[in-house]
Amino acid sequence: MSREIVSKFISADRRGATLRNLLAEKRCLRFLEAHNPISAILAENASQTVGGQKREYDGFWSSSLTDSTARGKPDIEVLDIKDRLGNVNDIFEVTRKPLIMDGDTGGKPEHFAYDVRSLERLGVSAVIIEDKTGLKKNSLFGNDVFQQQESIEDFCNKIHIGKQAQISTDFMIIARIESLILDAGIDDALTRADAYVGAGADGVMIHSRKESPDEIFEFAKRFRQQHPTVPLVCVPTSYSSISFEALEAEGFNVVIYANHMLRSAYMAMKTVADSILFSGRTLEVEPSCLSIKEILELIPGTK
Ligand code: SPV
Ligand code: MG
Repeated sequence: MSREIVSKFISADRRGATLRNLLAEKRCLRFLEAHNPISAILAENASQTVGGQKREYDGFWSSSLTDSTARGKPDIEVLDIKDRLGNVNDIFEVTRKPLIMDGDTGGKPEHFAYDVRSLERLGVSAVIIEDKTGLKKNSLFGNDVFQQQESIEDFCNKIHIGKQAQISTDFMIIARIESLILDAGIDDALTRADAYVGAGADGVMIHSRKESPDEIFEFAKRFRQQHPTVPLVCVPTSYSSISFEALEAEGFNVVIYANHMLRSAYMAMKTVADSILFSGRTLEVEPSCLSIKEILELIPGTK
């Protein structure tokens, strides 16, 4: 008799390994930002059939921007790792899908080693760390604020320390390259990609704040010539007109929709808060809200 316990819940080890399994099965994966359990439940259950094909999200992105914003704090690595892990734990209590952690800069290499093991223990599949140093600001500011890229040597060292620290072979450390964000150019991005993969990175994320995808497409084409199988990740926030299929065709393996659950929820909440004040009643906001019946039925066990 099988000793496997069939449950709607999932063990940390099994969840952690899911990302590598999915990458082996599918050409490209969809990850959606989730900043709390309810946004994660919505992301986990979202499903659309388009042209006879069922589409679902493959997992969650724990975003530093939305985790910070949801707590009323700036996206400058001010949240403690314990706050971020607590949030992931809350999400994991009610979901099964894998999660990729936005690890910001990864902090001090010596601290990163501990964080890698904490993430792994919890069942996080991968951490993405960005090659910036000093006070981290959100990438979408580009050079409008002071941001500095880490030296290649120091960032490779951080990757190496992280890889040495992990316990299983499932956990992934993905190197995020900020060269295009900081106008350092595609050649610099490719040099860094090469070095980071050499240092042990399990994948590369290339970020851009341009509305056109041209620069990330060129990066992907040249990166693929050197590294045909290394997972390549993108975050199409600024080049939002480009479809998932187009990104998949250019060789990307993970597409992260990095902030849309928080942005949409906040916009609706702001409209509702203003409207109740303006109207002096709630009738006008009802179409913007889940019905009472829907909210009571949303979470199993509420009745
Ligand atoms: C985040 O979601 O926190 C990210 C992606 O790091 S970005 O905001 O585009 O820098
Ligand atoms: Mg971030």
